Amino acid sequence: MRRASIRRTCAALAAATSLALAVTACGGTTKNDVNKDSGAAASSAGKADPNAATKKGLTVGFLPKQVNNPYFTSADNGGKKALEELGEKYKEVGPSSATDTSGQVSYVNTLTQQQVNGMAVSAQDPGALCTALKQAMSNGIKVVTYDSDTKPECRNAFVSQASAEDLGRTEVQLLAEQIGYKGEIAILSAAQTATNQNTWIDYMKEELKDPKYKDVKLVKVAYGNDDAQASFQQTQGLLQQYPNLKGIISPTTVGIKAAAQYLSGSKYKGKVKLSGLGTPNDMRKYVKNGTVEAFELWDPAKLGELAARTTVALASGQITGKEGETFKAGDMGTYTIGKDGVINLGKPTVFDAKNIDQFNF
Ligand code: RAM
Repeated sequence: MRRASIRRTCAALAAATSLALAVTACGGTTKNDVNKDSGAAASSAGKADPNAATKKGLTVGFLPKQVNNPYFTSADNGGKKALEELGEKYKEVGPSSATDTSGQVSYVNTLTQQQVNGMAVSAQDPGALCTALKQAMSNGIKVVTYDSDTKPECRNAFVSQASAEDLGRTEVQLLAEQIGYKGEIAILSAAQTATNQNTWIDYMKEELKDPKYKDVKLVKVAYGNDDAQASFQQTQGLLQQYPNLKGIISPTTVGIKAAAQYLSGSKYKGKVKLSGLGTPNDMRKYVKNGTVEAFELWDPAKLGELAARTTVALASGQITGKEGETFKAGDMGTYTIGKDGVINLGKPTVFDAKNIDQFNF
């Protein structure tokens, strides 16, 4: 069966049956395509034609971990702007909680049923979305993860904010310097299942094995679920449980902001150091009032833009997701696909009192 007729059959099924049934049935009718497409980066269908024309009028759905998180608002707006420039259509769907994994699965299925041409997904969990994403790919939809990955076989490419190893290691380096390489530290993370945070935390632990950190002790990893209130309470809990705590790394924009808010109103302000990943706009006042010395991040709008441009390049056949393929991402320049279909945005920026006023995101 040709893809166009598969799409028509799926549309008819979707109209006639419940979503779950239609999506399952569509997956079933395209079994060969599953084999051909679902190897993601490693064995995407067909050969890339770097000179293929960019298709117009494509619909790309953005599905962040969480819609009401300003970080994702910036990222997805970056995607929207790029899609509009390219003559494509943008939509955004997603859960309001960063731990609503089944909600994310339903949104993938909704986008599949709506027959979008591509989707950009920030995964709350590495495995939970796989069945739904493979169904999407088997229906000819290009799947890009951005910000937080799934297993590589469940998407065509992953647009990463920076090298995960660099991010994990530099967060430890930033905090260790601030505490004079001595004392107890804790991590305040996002959701317990989040692929991006868990990967960074693994590299933080690797970095801590270096003898220069022999007097630094990681006492706990706490989870604030990218929820402001839960992150605030977890910070309070860490300080109660570990009265000698010298520093906290929070690799989440929601977590670091809530931790800064707690510290700034407490006797620990300026004494317990805080670093990690935050937006300059969220953190400016805590840098100015002496709660925070330095933290880092990439430009979320650029991450969204690169995710959009990658999805369009895939849908236009310019790339398939294989290692070594290159493509032009508009004014952002040329990007090369790395191992396991990973594309790195670039190097993050470290913000401190000297440069923070130069950034507005
Ligand atoms: C939060 C989310 C996101 C992460 C940033 C740093 O907004 O957890 O996935 O990349 O923080």
